[in-house]
Amino acid sequence: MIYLFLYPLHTIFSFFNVFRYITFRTIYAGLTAFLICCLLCPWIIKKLKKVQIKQFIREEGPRSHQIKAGTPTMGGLLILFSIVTSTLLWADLTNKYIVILIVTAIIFGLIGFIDDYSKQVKKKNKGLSAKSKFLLQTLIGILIGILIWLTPDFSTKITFPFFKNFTPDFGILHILFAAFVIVGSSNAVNLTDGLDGLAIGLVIITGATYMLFAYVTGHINIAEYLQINYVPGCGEVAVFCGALAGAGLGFLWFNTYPAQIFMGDTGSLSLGALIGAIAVITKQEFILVIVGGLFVLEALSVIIQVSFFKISNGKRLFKMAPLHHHFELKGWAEPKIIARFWIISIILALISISTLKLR
Ligand code: 57M
Repeated sequence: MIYLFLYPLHTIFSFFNVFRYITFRTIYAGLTAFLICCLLCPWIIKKLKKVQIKQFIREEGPRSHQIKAGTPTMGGLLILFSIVTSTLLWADLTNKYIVILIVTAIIFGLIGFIDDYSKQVKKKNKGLSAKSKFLLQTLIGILIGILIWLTPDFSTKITFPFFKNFTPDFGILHILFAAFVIVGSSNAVNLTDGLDGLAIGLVIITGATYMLFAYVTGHINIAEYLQINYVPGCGEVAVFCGALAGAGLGFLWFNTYPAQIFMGDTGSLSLGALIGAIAVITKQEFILVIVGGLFVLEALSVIIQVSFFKISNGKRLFKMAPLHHHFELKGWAEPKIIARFWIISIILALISISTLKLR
């Protein structure tokens, strides 16, 4: 709103000219989301405790997790509120990608909320069935894929890191490709959210990296210089990424070890879907495999563990999947696992940024 109402006044007050700059609005979208999340979280924690929205711990889990029983969950409601409010304030709401991302946040957040709420009703860590959750995610993923595909000036050509001349055009199949990236990313973040601050820390790093990708992809001169796809209007997605990273920092303040609140599926499913949608819009889908490498490793560890368990009649490759539980059972302290996963993620983010020059 600020952009729509205050920028036009720059003809009277020249200071308002600053609102035209995506960099300025990205920074203040991040600071606004951080402040909203930080200031409201203590109140949300109190409210969730009062209405008994608390975490139920699965028996099969590491014994160290039993102590976490009763931690307020569904903190994702506050994360999404912070992101959407800050985006409404600082982004250009006539930008179609901004509208698509707000829709993605709300609908995937709703899927997660239904899952979280059903766990509260059943009073155990079993929400929606895996099948119904996956079906819902896929249907919404296809809807988001169609909205992106219908956006004028959006190219259905896919780009790959290092190979600037290999850009296959997926045409209408881009809808299914986008749905695959969005649903895969949503589930990968969901699986990763199993240690205090782990998932939100990785989301912050990924969001900050895509802030840069969105800015350069939406800047015709920089995109031309880097020989990457120019996506008209994509620069505005940097403002959304700023709000995403800022809200993540605000939530991390309370989710860090020992966590006072969990984000719940309300947060993990929507944050994962947002990262997937941003990767598709900025046409940096395969880079997500690098910068979101920890999410990929966590999801792969589950796929490998379950497959190996089935073909070997009950043997396990990892002590427990996802990967973070394997290190817990190896005796690593929880904060150590979290910090090391973040360090690896920052290194992967730097490598992914370097691919902009390695073409
Ligand atoms: C998402 N949810 C956490 C919290 C968070 C197929 C199988 C691998 C599925 C997987 C599964 O159920 N994943 C669900 C992970 C849960 O966190 C809640 O869920 C939200 C995210 N969706 O916001 O509300 C637990 O994670 C811990 N936690 C923290 N700090 C945080 O900031 O400590 C979460 C956030 C919380 C809390 O203990 O209760 C989760 O892990 O369920 N299943 C698993 O991951 C299970 N692994 C498993 O079964 N492995 C098997 C096979 C099937 C692969 C094996 O290796 O043999 C683990 N789940 C649990 N404990 N709860 C086992 C250990």
